[in-house]
Order: sequence, then structure tokens, then C-alpha cells
Amino acid sequence: MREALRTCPICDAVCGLSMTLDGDGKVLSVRGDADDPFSGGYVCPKGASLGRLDEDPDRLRAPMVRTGDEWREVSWDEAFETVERGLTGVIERHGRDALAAYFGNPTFHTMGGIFYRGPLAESLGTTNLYSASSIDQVPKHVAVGLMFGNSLAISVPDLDRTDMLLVIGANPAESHGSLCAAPDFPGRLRALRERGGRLVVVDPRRTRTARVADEHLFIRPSTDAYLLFAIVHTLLDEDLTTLRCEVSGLEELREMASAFSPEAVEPVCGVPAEDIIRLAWQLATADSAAVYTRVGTCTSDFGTVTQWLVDVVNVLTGNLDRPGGVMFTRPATLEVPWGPKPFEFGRWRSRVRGLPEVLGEFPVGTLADEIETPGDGQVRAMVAVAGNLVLSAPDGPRLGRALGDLEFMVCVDPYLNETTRLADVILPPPRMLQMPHYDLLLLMVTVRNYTRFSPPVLPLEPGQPSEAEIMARLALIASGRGAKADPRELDEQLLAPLLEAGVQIPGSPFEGLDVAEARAMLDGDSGPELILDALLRLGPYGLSLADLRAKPHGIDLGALEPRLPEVVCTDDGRVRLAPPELAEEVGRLRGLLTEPAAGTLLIGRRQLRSNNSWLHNVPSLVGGSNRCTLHVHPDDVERLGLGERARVRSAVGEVVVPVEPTDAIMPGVVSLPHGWGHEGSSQRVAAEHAGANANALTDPSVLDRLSGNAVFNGVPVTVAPADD
Ligand SMILES: Nc1nc2c(c(=O)[nH]1)N[C@H]1C(S)=C(S)[C@@H](COP(=O)(O)OP(=O)(O)OC[C@H]3O[C@@H](n4cnc5c(=O)[nH]c(N)nc54)[C@H](O)[C@@H]3O)O[C@H]1N2
Ligand SMILES: Nc1nc2c(c(=O)[nH]1)N[C@H]1C(S)=C(S)[C@@H](COP(=O)(O)OP(=O)(O)OC[C@H]3O[C@@H](n4cnc5c(=O)[nH]c(N)nc54)[C@H](O)[C@@H]3O)O[C@H]1N2
Ligand code: SF4
Ligand SMILES: [Mo]
Repeated sequence: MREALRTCPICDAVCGLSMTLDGDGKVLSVRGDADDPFSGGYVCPKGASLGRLDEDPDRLRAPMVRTGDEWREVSWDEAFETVERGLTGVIERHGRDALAAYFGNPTFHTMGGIFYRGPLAESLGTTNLYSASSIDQVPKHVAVGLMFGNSLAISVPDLDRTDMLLVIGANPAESHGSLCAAPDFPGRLRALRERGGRLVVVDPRRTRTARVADEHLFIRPSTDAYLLFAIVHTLLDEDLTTLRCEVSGLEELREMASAFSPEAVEPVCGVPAEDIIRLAWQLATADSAAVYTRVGTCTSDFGTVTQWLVDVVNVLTGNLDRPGGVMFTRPATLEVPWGPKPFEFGRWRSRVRGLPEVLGEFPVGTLADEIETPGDGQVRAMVAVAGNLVLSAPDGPRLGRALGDLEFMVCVDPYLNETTRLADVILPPPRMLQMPHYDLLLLMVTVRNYTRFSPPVLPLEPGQPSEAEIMARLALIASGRGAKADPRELDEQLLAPLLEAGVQIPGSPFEGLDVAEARAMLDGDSGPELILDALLRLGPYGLSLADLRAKPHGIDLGALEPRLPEVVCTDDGRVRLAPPELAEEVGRLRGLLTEPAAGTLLIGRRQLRSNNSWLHNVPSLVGGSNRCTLHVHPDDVERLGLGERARVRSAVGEVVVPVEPTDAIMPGVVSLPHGWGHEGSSQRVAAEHAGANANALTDPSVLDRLSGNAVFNGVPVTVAPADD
């Protein structure tokens, strides 16, 4: 028996885990790591099942190649040679624009994903790049990009010190937070209330988070921008603002907000004007306050406008970059820019729908168009890493049909699932416990400054490539270096620019050295570890990988501190309160003030024991409350004459699902979780708990106008009995 320490790689909460393994590497138990200074021993049911998930007998252990409907296991060499033939064939026949790539949610968590998705994308030499960003958080990047000039200027609520937290369209008591890493988020919410703080939740459902709050307000889906505008209106109208940073555009903002009085928005969003006014006063007069929003508003119509208004409220109430307000984490690694600074988007447009690029990517919502529409640049081949688009993307079934028509597809994925079954080759990454882990992105949004590195717990099998090596080999194939090229070649290519920059940074540990000398200082057992070591050494705390290895429970780097001037990258150094790029959407919002949406609207929800599409094959995590049911208000159940099951129809598709009556959802709104729809899956447990694909109902023709993000919430549907 032995003990091993590990950061949980599943959700955004970065909990430290401590596990016991037997001599064969089997995980006997998983506990929260009580000595982790950030998570302090917290673990949720998903983390506690990490061993079962990692040892899942349905996980692929060898690369797979498909001929017709037949899958066979092949050697790694044969797999990479098949990829080389597939990709080069398409490049020769159709050119590089016929290639596309998708990088799914786990590529934000794994080291192979984070460090190698960029180089892989670049080596493909195509603009057809897609990722989970545009079915998740891209409105946030656009909004903060326009306001702060920096697409990574993502502030987090100072959870442990705030006096008031307004949560809009997020359910951290079940999701454990997102773009805000806070282990034991539920406990931190309880602590907020215990110290006399106030928690208010705005959501069309009375969620688990709402149930622990002081106040919950129901809101009509996709109308949060109205609520927030009315708060802004009130703050400005009643002289409730406290400006603590340099801003531009205050007068333009006042003009924009003028139409959105609390009385004007009440009929659209369904929140009483008096509640809106009270909220504005509470936010303005609390000793400190933070407004936090996530998926419920990012994946809705007006997503970008909503993200912008959240930070406008944080600025106007004097709570940006201030203890107890919203603050910017100071990560341990060098902050490498993501996209242009100052921020720009729409530098190029998608072929079929003319949608703007954001951070070098197009919206997932137009991927099917690009595959289906003939002409120059039609997508014919796909490299998909860690994504299950058939279940995750709007109108997933249509996208699945399109993927099935490709000339070639390779997936990097541990499972044969609804999407990878359409590929020609599947390359499975090692088990989680065989990989080193460092949450590069999530450690940029922690609610305390903190860092932790987990070395692999189990060794790779002889000849088994790491995930980074798989990615590197794909990149080398795509760039024409061939299936036999040494992946270490790419590692050195990635290190070189970092070191070249590092030797020029005054005060950096590499200052004045030549690049070879700096390279010789680096320490690490693999490419990703060497890159991490360089980023840590160039980071603000002067740490190194060796320092992190020496403190395997993680290192507390202190409470968040103000740092706005380092974050803002606008031309004049001010926060832009009224970016003109938003004016058109604000006009559209104003135009719809008179037309409150009618009919039934579909929204999503996350479940504590799920994680998007890939945790349903673990017996301890499925069943009970973790089922794919339609939440319907009892009044609607009666009005619609619903029995056990309902047929839900939208503009693009229909599903039949069990009805779960609950007064926790507002009348006129129904909720279906996503990630289900495993009928016929070769994941045996998941197939027994198949559920329905919520994304058979979501419509990719409706995207957030500014960012191109998918709209999963507020989807018009009809609901009818289906008990025949
Ligand atoms: N209707 C609706 N749809 C949604 C959402 C919603 O709220 N409603 N939410 C959206 C959001 S926020 C997101 S992030 C997306 C997520 O959508 P996707 O990006 O498709 O991600 P997942 O569904 O998490 O699928 C992850 C895939 O990665 C594989 N995988 C797991 N671990 C690893 C690993 O270590 N390496 C590799 N290579 N693969 C791995 C899994 O087997 C699975 O196939 O879904 C979106 N879709
Ligand atoms: N257990 C679990 N944890 C997860 C995941 C998971 O699948 N399961 N997924 C992970 C991922 S990829 C992400 S991105 C995060 C997401 O983390 P969260 O954003 O906290 O995710 P959700 O639970 O989907 O919360 C969205 C909330 O918005 C509400 N909502 C829907 N439409 C609207 C609207 O128009 N307005 C308002 N105000 N509210 C609305 C929904 O009812 C829901 O309660 O969670 C991560 N953590
Ligand atoms: S909350 Fe997230 S990070 Fe923490 S144990 Fe659960 S799944 Fe893992
Ligand atoms: Mo997500």
C-alpha cells in the first residue's frame, strides 16, 4: 500500500486529493487532502470516485482504427501512420483549409492539452479552429477584452472576504464554480452567511445555491442583461456610484442605460422593479460586494452584453480590484498573453456564415455549416481532442451526421463514445494517474493565490505515449515532419521562445544568460514539466518546479491583492465602461423591451455527480438524483396535461424524457441537463443510464451575436405528453 497526492482534474475547484493505492496501482480510497492549504480536505463525490473513473474497464487501453463498422486495436506506430495518411491525403486533395480542430473541455485541465493545443492548431495551418470556449465562456473573453483590453482580465469574487455576493446564472453549490477556482465553494458560501454576509441568487430555478441564500429571485431566461442594465440605471440615477479606478465612457454608459429603468425591464425579465432597486442599493451600500455570473448567462442570448454589465456593476459600486469585491488572481506562472493586446476580434471571418474569429477560433455553432457546405475551404478532416461534440454542441445530432461524412477524423480520447465512434482513429491518452497535473488556467482564477503540482502517480507502460507526446506527434504529422519525428523536437521549439524572452526580462532568473544556459537550468521529466518549470521561474514568485515538488500539498501564496494596473491593456490605461462595439447589441436589447418572450423556454442544469458528458460510466455516480429528467413546474404539468414522460420539441429536434415536477423551477420554463444521450454506447454503465441528448433541441442558428457563443438557455420549445 502507498499514499499518493493529487489535484483532482475533474472540475474547476482544484481540490487536493490524498489516495491510497495497493501494490498493483489500484486505488483503494480517495480522501480530501487535509494538508492542502486551499482545499483543506474537501472532496466531492466525483473526486471520491476518481479511482473508479481512472480504472474504468471501458477506457481504451490501445489506439483504435476503424474500417467500416469494425474497430480494431493497433500499435501506436500503425495508428500514427494511419493518421499521417489520413491528414496528408486530405491536405493534398483539398488544401489545409479543409482541416479543422476541436479542443474540448478537458484540454483546459490536462498539461498535454494546455501546452500542446496551440502548437497543434498552428501546425494544422487552418483557420478552422474550434474549442469548448464558444460553447462556454467566450462572451466573457470578449466582454473583458473590450473593457480591459485583455481577454484574460477575468476577475473572481473575493469569496472569503466579501460582504455581499450576487450570483447570477451559476449554481456553484453543484458545479463547484467555474472561471473561479474555490475548493468547497458550498462551504465558502455558508461561511459568507455565517460571518453576516448576504447571498442573493438570480436564476430561473431555485437551485441548491439559491436554497442556501438569503434571497432568490426568479428571472426569465436570457433576460439578465435587462436586470443588470436596470441596476446600472438605478446606480447612476440615484447617485449610488463610487468610482475607484480610471474609467472612460461614463456619459455614454448613462445614455445607454437610460431606457432600462427598473419599471421598463420588469415585464421582460419578470423581476419586480422594487426588488431591482433594492438590489442596486444593497450592492452600492454593502461594505464590499461582488457580482458573479457564469454559464446561465454566457450560454444565453445577449451573453456578451451580460458579461460586460456584470463588470460595469462591479466598477460602479467601487468593488473592482478591491478586497471583498472582485479581484484578479496573481498566478505563480508567467502570464502569457492570449490573443492580441489590446484585445481585437473579428480579424477574420468564417467562410459560410461570416462569423467573427475570437482568440483565433470560430464558433462551434458553425462547425456543421463548414463541413456541410461545398466550396473552397469546405472542412473534410477533423482533429478532435477531448470533446464529445455530439452531446455538447448545439444541434449535436446534426453535427454528428456531418462528422460522419468527413473524409478523415482522429480523436484523442479515452473512450469510444457518441462522437469518437465517428472517427477513423482514436488515440487514448494515458490514465489520469499516469499523467503529471498542473491546472495552468484554473490557477489563474483562484480565490486565493495558490499553486500545486502533481507528478504522475503511476508510470507509463513501456512504449505508451503521454498525452503531450500524442499531441506533439499529431502536430509534427500535421506540419509535414511525419509520423516518425521525435516529439521532443516540438518540446524544444516550445521552450525556445519562452527562454529567449526570459533572458531579456530584467530581474528574471535567466537574465543575461544565453538561451542554452537557461535551458540547462530547467528541470522536469517531460516536455510539459520543462515548460511549467520555465513559466514558474519567470513567474512573479520566483518559484520553480522543484519548489512545487518539495511541497506536494500545495503552496498558499496569500490573499488576493489589488493589481488592476497590471491587468488593464487599453490604449489609455482606463477601463472602458461603454465600448462602442457593444452599441448595436444594446440597441437590439432596447428594441426587444416591448416584446417579452412568450411560450415555454428550455434551460439546462448541472448535476453534482455528472461532469458534462463523460462521467456516466461510473456506477457510483449514476442513478438517484443524477438522472436525465425534465424539470417542470407543477402548474405547467397540469396545464400541459403531462404524465410520466414528455415530448419536447424545438426548431431543430425533439426528445422524449421523463417528467420531474418541481416547484423549484419557474412556470413557463423547463430544464434538461446536458451530456446525456448514451443509447447504444459501448460504455456499458452509461448505456444503461442513457438519458436524452439536450443538444438535440438547441439551435446553432441562434448564437450570441457578438461572440458567436452557443445559446443553450432560453430555447423556445413545446412540451406535450408522451405516455402512449
Ligand atoms: N445544452 C448544453 N450544452 C452544453 C452545456 C450546457 O450547459 N448546456 N455546457 C457546455 C460547456 S460549459 C462545456 S465546457 C461543453 C463541454 O463539452 P466538451 O468539450 O465536448 O467536453 P465533455 O463533454 O466534457 O467531453 C469530454 C471528452 O473528453 C474525454 N476526456 C476525458 N478526460 C480526458 C483526457 O484526460 N484527455 C483527453 N484527450 N480526453 C479526455 C471524454 O472521454 C469526453 O469524450 O459542453 C457544453 N454543452
Ligand atoms: N457537477 C458538475 N460540475 C461541473 C460541471 C458539470 O457538468 N457537473 N461542468 C463544469 C463546467 S464545464 C462548467 S462551465 C461549470 C459551469 O458552472 P455553472 O455556471 O455554475 O453551471 P450550471 O450549474 O450550469 O449553472 C448555470 C445556472 O444558470 C441557470 N440559468 C439558465 N439560464 C439562465 C438565464 O437565462 N439566466 C440566469 N440568471 N440563470 C440561468 C441554470 O438554472 C443554472 O442553475 O461547471 C463545471 N462543474
Ligand atoms: S469539487 Fe471538483 S475538483 Fe473538487 S473533488 Fe469534486 S470534482 Fe474534484
Ligand atoms: Mo464548461
